[in-house]
Amino acid sequence: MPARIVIAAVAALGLAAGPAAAQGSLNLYCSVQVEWCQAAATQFQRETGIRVNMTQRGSGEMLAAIRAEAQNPRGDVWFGGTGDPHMAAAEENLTQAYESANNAGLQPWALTQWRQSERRSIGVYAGAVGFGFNTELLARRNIAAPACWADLLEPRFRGEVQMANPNSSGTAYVIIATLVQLMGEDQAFAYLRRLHPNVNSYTRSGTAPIKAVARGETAVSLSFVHDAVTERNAGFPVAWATPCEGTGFEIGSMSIIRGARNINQARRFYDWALTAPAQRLGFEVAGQLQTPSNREAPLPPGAPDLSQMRLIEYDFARYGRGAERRRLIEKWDREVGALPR
Ligand code: S7P
Repeated sequence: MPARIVIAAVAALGLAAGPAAAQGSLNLYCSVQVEWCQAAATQFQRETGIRVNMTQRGSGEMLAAIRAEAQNPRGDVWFGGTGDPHMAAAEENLTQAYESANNAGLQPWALTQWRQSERRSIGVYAGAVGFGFNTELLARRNIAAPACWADLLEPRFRGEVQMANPNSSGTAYVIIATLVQLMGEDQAFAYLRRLHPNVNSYTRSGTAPIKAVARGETAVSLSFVHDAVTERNAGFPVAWATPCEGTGFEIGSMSIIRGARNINQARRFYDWALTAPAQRLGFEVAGQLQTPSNREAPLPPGAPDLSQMRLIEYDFARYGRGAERRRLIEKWDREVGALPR
């Protein structure tokens, strides 16, 4: 179920109702963690007087919703979520081109996403795929932590691993596309079939597995590693690693929805979300630890440092293509998801 939130009345923020009403409203579709979505909506409303109606969903589910609403768009701007569904939305003409004056301050990878999507999607943050694990649970069970993709196939992890389902989760799709790029398609699907007995659940949301690790419901998750640090900072016995063979990463993205009813407000939000202060909010208010795309926004303290990781040359154009995405997900359904337990 999506979280749907109308940010508190403008009057409650100390702004006069008149000017706020004159600024109009914005339907914000948001695919980062709900705390960050709320903080972004509240701060943007406070600074501009534009009333924000925010709906939060994971990236895979948001793409499905935007597709379903294509003839009658309800959202104006889609903020956050893995880059591949944003690329697919661009290709399907569900989003529209825009060039912000703030592009000049962004990291090259953010602009690569923009160019490859024909200016319809831009990078707002990046984050790497890896393992999250519950250190207490592993110690209690006398299981060594995973360091490599190969380790997860070991019998010691039988029923101990959780990952999301790529039909609903952009995170899971990035993991599958990473394995395909790292190992080749045949080997990657052989790997996923061998991993299946060790997976106790394929969750709907990409962040559910790391939350399950934090609560001690599963020992290991396949997750974005910044989400593991967020759980550790919240006091849970969580640690993380990126696979020794190398790993993939997301370019968390933003797009303006085609047919947006509040196009000026959508552009204003888009420009704002690319600024350094807006990008610092994720960490400052919501403890989120992605790498910001604005060059002036510092890497949050304790955040995983992508420059220290063995990252693959992730082909965002190819794996963001709608047909490729569909093909790999259908293959996963047939060859992995359908396997008996
Ligand atoms: O905000 C944390 C994060 O991991 O969640 C985003 C994404 O919406 C997850 O969506 P799915 O449920 O579709 O996997 C990531 O972009 C982001 O880093």
